Amino acid sequence: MTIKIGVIGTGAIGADHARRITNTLVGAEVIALTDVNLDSAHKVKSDLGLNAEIYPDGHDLIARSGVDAVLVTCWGAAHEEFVVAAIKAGKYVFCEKPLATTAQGCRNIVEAEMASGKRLVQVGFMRPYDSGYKMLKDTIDSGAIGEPLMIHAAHRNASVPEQYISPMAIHDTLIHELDVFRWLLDDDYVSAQVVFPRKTKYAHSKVADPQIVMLETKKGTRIDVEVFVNCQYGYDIQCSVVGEEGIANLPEPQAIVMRKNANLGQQLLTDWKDRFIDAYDVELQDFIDGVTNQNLTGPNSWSGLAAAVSADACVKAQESGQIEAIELPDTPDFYR
Ligand code: NAI
Ligand code: ISE
Repeated sequence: MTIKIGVIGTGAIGADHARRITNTLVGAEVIALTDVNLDSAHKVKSDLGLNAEIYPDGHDLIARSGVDAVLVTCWGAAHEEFVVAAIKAGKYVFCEKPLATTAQGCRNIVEAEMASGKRLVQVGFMRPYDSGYKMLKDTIDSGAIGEPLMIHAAHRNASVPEQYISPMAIHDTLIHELDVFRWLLDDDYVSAQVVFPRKTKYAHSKVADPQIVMLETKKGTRIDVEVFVNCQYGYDIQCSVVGEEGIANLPEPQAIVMRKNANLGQQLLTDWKDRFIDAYDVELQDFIDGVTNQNLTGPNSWSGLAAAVSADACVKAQESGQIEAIELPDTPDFYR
């Protein structure tokens, strides 16, 4: 059985996911595409040699009877509208992060999904599928470093475009950490604070960069994350978990160590597409398999909501300069 997929949003990650479905993964085929910029949808169709129809709008694509599952890979602000529409049409949907740009948007999705009586949504949180993060979680769970007390982390991008503004450091960038630390620690957040170091000259006027986000969990673990999206030198994700008996660090991506011209060096990656390429493959294959077996097991709408509630508190903390509370309701049985 081949799952027929429609893609809404054929920009950077939409095109990349269409490529992996077509060239790398098994069990699915892209048969429908749309983008507000139709030229981009046509380009993906021709670059990948797809036998796909181009639709003028995401709603037309969702309504098409031959589409079994939908990939929502457009800008975050439009996610909620298309995810809710897909749920109402009874279709499986893989939605890139953030599930919605506000907690209320995520609540609307959760309500629609619970009303449908069936898990239909997987959120594009790919880090739990990354082999390095899986090793880190196994290490923590094994008790090898004792109870985790602190996490020091960094999320660095080489640069961001003009349309990237301060709150996006939270709901576009930090959202990955907000999800992955809950999963790593099996814990929830209770508060957030954001402080702003001296601003880099490479950041444009609408983004405060870097930022340091400090989180506290229910069990009392303290987390600091440096979000630095114009760091210039590369794409760099760091995570160091300090436990009672030792420290566990996220492994660096594999790279050749070279001795040359009186230098000992190793190349760094510059693009998120390459840093997590294997994780994106595994998460999307998991989605395809889940649709095939009618049983999605990846990051669900509740994870999307938990990250969004935490993100809302962080955005509030950016504005207030205060410690802001994070209050998450108990996970409903539907999502356990
Ligand atoms: P992008 O700007 O390259 O592409 C987004 C595309 O969506 C554009 O082609 C735009 O024309 C289209 N679009 C916007 N509104 C639309 C609408 N209403 N209907 C149809 N098409 C629409 O952005 P990018 O980097 O591909 O990001 C897309 C989403 O993927 C964002 O939510 C982003 O946060 C997420 N993302 C996730 C990553 C991850 O590591 N999991 C990495 C990069 C992006
Ligand atoms: C982008 O949307 C992603 O999700 C990348 O993984 C992240 O590093 C980047 O900051 C976001 O803008």
